[in-house]
Amino acid sequence: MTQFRILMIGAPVDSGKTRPGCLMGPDAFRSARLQGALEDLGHEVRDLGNVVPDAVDIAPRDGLHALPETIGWTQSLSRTAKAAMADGLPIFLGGDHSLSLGTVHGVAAHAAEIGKPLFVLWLDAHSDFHTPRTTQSGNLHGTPMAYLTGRDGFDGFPPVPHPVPEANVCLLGLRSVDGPEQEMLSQTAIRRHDMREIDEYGIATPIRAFLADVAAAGGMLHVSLDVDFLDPAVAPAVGTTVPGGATVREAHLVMEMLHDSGLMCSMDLVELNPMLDERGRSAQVMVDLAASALGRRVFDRPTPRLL
Ligand code: Z70
Ligand code: MN
Ligand code: MN
Ligand code: MN
Repeated sequence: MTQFRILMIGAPVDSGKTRPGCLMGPDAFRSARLQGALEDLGHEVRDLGNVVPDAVDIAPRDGLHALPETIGWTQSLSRTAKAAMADGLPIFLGGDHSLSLGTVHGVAAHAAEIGKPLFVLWLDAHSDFHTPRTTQSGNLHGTPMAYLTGRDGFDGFPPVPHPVPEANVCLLGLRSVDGPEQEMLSQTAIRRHDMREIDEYGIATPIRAFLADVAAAGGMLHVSLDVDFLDPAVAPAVGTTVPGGATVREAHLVMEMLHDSGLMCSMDLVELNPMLDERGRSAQVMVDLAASALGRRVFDRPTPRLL
């Protein structure tokens, strides 16, 4: 098995929505023994501690929650992510999903520098495709995919010189997409797979097709895993629970296929709110999923080719 140099980077971002708690996420992942789980797989793992947001001189804006702070995080996390990509495989420990405004921005800068196309797998109940102009909640954790694919409306944020091409984005697990998001998504080539499709065809079908395209393009893959991708019955520690999510088994299968593909270069673990957890079980599921994505398996054998 290929071993990696894994960099754990805490991103205690709590500005992307009103309900607090995600700032404790990085320490919950540490307490659930993420580092040990990855070291047990033979990887070299460094915990680089927590990032802090840049201080920015930007005015708050009505209708947008904690805009200046979120821009500060976007700046500092983009820099951190770009540097980390040159040094190993970063796992960003969130923090709410607004942290991806920065992490993927930095990963995209790195990909552009080495001349590889970037692909993004977004495992989430939500499409997070609002802009600051369309958001109804004012919660900026609902906006990263729109920002990273180069939509307008992100005044005050760092410019996006390397937008992720729409056809390189795969949203998987969808079951809560707001009207304006539906409308904007329908005008893009973004791949989007809702729970109905997963029920009808199985979760392996869309992920297998996507990974084949990443491989064919010689691309690198960023994976952003939102706790609410999972069903709230197995991962309750999230502010925005939506029933009908992925099972533990479906989520592990995605992670195992990611590992077998050898394509994943960076990962976000986001939206864990330890205030809402039950005896740490959501944190534990997320740690176990990360371990699967990095090679934990039951039997050491290649994926059987049945089809
Ligand atoms: C809704 C909004 C969202 C994550 C909730 C929800 C967005 N579309 N994103 N949880 N990760 O407020 O814009
Ligand atoms: Mn999300
Ligand atoms: Mn550049
Ligand atoms: Mn979500």
